Amino acid sequence: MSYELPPLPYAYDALEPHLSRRTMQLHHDKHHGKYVDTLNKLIANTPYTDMPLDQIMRHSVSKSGKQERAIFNNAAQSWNHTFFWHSMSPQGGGSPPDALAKKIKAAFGGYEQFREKFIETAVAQFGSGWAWLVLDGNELTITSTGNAGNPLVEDKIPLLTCDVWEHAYYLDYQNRRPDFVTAFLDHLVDWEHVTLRLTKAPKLDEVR
Ligand code: MN3
Repeated sequence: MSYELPPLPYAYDALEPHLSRRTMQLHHDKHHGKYVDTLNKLIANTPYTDMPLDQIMRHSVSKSGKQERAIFNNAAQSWNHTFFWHSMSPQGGGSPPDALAKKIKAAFGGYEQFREKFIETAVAQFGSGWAWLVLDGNELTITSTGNAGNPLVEDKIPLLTCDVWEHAYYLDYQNRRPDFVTAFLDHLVDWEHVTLRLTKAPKLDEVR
């Protein structure tokens, strides 16, 4: 079995003007596509071929060795990107719906505090990585991971992610990561997807 690059859940230009068609084409077709291709090459004729991505991550993360590391990185980047596409919507952004707003208020004090902390965490992630809203036990928390890191392997359940690798925003925002993350929250985040994830918890290994 080999993995396929899932199509974007919307048109390449659907997130304009916040993310351009050019960014989305390159990011999805070239970057995400390359991770999937590389993963398929790395796992050919290994026991990993029959595992879903989250299991590949869980199995490879604890192993040492260059090959296992590469398998983890490419499996996690494949999972993370698909999840990132679903974390956004052309109708997204702004404050979350009531039920979720209540949970965010309980965890962070309010939406504004959540927004500030998410931006701060995403900007503070040194170099490449991801900012996340996760369910840690019963608690909503904000965290970040470096490079291909994914909170699933720490038994946290991803609810939302923002890709803060430069390739995610450089064409549109150059070095202005704070502007990109702000646009992500204000105009793109798909709260319906987050709500759906929360109602499915704790069976959240799948991307959608
Ligand atoms: Mn990326």
